[in-house]
This record gives sequence, C-alpha cells and structure tokens, in this order.
Amino acid sequence: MRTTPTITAFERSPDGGRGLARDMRVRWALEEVGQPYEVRLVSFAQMKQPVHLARHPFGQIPTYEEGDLVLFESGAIVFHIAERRHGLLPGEANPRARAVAWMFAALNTVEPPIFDRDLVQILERKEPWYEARMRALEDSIRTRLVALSRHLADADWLDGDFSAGDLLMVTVLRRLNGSSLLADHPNIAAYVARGEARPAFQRAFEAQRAVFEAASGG
Ligand code: GTB
Repeated sequence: MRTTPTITAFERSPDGGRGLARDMRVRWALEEVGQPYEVRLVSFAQMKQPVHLARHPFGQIPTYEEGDLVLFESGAIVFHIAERRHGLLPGEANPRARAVAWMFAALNTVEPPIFDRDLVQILERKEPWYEARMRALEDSIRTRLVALSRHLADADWLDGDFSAGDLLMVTVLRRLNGSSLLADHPNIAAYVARGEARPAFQRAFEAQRAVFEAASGG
C-alpha cells in the first residue's frame, strides 16, 4: 500500500496566489495522475531551519516525502511521479525518452532566462545595467520562443499526447502570461491556455490559491 505523499509549499506565497512558485508543478503532476497528497506549509524562516534543510539542502520549496523517500528539485519530483504512475509519460521507450527531453528543455533551456527576467525586474530595477540586462534576457527569451513556436506549429502538445514535458513547459511559460513576448506567438499562448484549462491544472491552481487566501485572511 502506498503512503500519501507530502509536499512543501510557501506558507505565504509572494506571487499573490498566481501559482507561480514551483510547488504548482508538483501539485499539477499529482492531480494529473490522480494521487492525493498532503501539504506542509513553511515560512521563509522555517525553510532555513535544520528540519527543512534535512529535506532540502538549499532550504527551498518544493520537497516531496513518501514513505522513506525525501526528494527536492521540482523536476526530479515531477519525474518521480511520472515514472511511478500512469498519465504523464508514454509507455514506449522512444516517445518516453523524448518526453523526458522536453522536461529537461523546459527546465534547462527555456526556464532560465524567463526566471531571471522576473528576478531582475524585482531586484535590479534601480541598477545602471537594468535596461541592458532586461534587453539581453528578453532577446534570449524571444530566441527560445521562436524555436518553440516553430516546433509546436499547430500541434496541441510538444510530442504526441500531453506529457510531463508539457506540464513543465506550461508552468515555465505561464510566467510570461500578459506579456507581448508570449502574445507574439499565438500558438504558444494557445498552448499555455490549453495546459491551464486541464481539470488537473485547475484543481492544483485552486488548492494553492486557497492557501494564499487563507494566509491573507480571505
Ligand atoms: N530548482 C529548484 C526547483 O525546481 O525545485 C528551485 C526551487 C526554488 O526556486 N524554490 C523557491 C524557494 O524556495 C520557490 S519557487 N525560494 C525561497 C528561497 O530560496 O529562500 C520560486 C518562486 C518564488 C516566488 C515566486 N513568485 O513570487 O512569483 C515565483 C517563483
């Protein structure tokens, strides 16, 4: 019998309930495979305490605990879920390997400039290099989106059926919602909307939003 996994998430997410923190992708993966889960909410201070550092060497969220297993890194957690339950990776070896390649592409090739752009907007706005750095990051993002748009063309998903590769890619690209970077590629914007419309995404989104509402006294 399997134990119910426990994940960690922000006690009070700085994203205002928009589901941009990385627990969202883990929640979504668990919802896609129909796996109930529990959530341990942690404050920024708790994340740096020994109890949490034993779960996550860098003192971050999300983490994942299931029986004797303690995992960190959202990509590794989503991969673990996808490997052990049906619904997020194809059964056949080659399509499965390609879906894993898209997981890495989302996290290694597409996410870095998108994440850095948000970080620079928050932390470096007053710095003399701000404009140049933003231009460089947005150029990198555009380069990635042009290639992604070409690959996606008019397909629904990156490679056949919806997979963990799409799940991660959509969570990465959602950070661009409302920007012209995304609007310039209607097929990618529609792809993100398609991911967000999935019932599993909606359940995950509402669950993390409820945490934010409760923390805000709503
Ligand atoms: N590579 C790791 C993974 O994929 O799991 C990165 C984990 C990570 O960055 N965790 C962040 C964290 O714990 C939360 S998700 N930060 C606290 C710390 O480092 O002390 C990043 C995040 C934070 C906030 C927003 N936001 O407000 O919009 C979005 C994303």
